[in-house]
Amino acid sequence: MNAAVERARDLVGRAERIVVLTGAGVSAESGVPTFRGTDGLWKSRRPEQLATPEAFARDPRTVWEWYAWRRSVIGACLPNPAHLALARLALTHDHVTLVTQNVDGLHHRAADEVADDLADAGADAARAHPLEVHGAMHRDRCSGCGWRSPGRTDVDTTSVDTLPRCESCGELLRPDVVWFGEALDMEVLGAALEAARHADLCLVVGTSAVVYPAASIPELAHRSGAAVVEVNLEETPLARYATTSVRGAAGLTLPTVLGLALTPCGTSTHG
Ligand code: BJW
Ligand code: ZN
Repeated sequence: MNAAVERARDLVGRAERIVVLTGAGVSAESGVPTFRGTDGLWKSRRPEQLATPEAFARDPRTVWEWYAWRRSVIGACLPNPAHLALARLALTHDHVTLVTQNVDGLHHRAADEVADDLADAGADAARAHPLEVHGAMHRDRCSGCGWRSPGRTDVDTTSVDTLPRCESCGELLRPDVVWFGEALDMEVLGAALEAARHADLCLVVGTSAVVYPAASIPELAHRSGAAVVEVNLEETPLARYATTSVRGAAGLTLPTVLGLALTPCGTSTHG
């Protein structure tokens, strides 16, 4: 086991209150594309062309086409060992708050799967359901009155006229996600910041940590005295203050960092 993995595992083993922040990298090994980087979703399209309310107002068909494609990609993906290890941690440790920027629902599915495995021990899946600070791709919301659908609506992107509309006010439905320039749900963000303020360990997995206010979660935990452990393939702005940075793929390294595997892992590291 390399030194950073060992340090991270020791910090996890000793922590009493843990807040976890995940990003697109935690789902990369499931086959969900990340946003930034060479294979990222923003490589060929600028975010403001697709992930802003202005883009939706200008060209809702193109925005819906992009989300319909991403829904079909995610529909074929399964939780990977990183999601499963985090779910197990949240179900077996007394104080873990799982916060995700991801809209793919894979943490949720992992929680349900692991809770089923631990049913004899009385595990309650809800304890491992994450705070989804950027919303969820499998729900829709009315762009007019804000009504939320319980699940996803079938979307026909043939033309603007075939796009789904709200039954009560007639405005276009949109994915229930947070676009640039939009406020995050204050209750969800507040709960995440509260967990960060009281944590003694903040684990940050697979995020470039450049999108705010989500990126302020580890910053706040650090300022409040928590150790910060990062798991990422590449260096990020967190390197400035992280206690330990594990450089490796989340699915390969997290089970060991969380004390759930015995195999050595991690590539290069710094402490
Ligand atoms: C692996 C791996 C493997 C790969 N293992 N690792 C302060 C300063 C500057 C700007 C701002 C600020 N405050 C607000 C802003 C503006 C803006 C912002 O942050 N801009 C910056 C980019 C400059 N923020 C906002 O607009 C937010 N709203 C807001 O602030 O509202 C204010 C307001 C208040 C009151 C009224 C009105 C407004 C909203 C931000 C919403 C972000 N939305 C998106 C799209 C969601 C929907 C969708 O999915 O379509 O969220 S953008 C996109 O980025 C998505 C992600 O959740 C988010 C973060 O990306 P993430 O997860 O970090 O992914 P990547 O691709 O960047 O990184 C992947 C990482 O994984 C990499 O590091 C890899 O190395 C790593 N990796 N494989 C381990 N196997
Ligand atoms: Zn409506």
